[in-house]
Amino acid sequence: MKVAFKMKIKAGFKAEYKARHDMVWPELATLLKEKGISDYSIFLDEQTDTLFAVQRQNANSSQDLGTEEIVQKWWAYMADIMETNEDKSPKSFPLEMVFHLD
Ligand code: RM4
Repeated sequence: MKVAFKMKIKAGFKAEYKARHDMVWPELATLLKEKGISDYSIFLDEQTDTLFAVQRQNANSSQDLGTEEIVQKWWAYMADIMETNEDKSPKSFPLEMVFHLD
């Protein structure tokens, strides 16, 4: 199933956000794939600093994996350049699919 959600980056941190994701931790990538997440892309709307994530999932979204230690570490690592909740998880808002063409 394809899902999407949005998050917020702090203004001016596009390059840093991309640089960190270009070097996404292999352990995190492995976990995401093990949990059935694939074809995962994140796009940035620079006008609003909004990140739009799209991914295929079996059961869990990447945002449902907060009990995994590597995800907690990654979220803490990213927290200085993103809008986060108290627990440092990124504020994430599910998006509704309104069109799809196979
Ligand atoms: C994002 C955010 C997501 C994570 C990806 C890899 O910035 O932290 O939760 O799944 O990175």
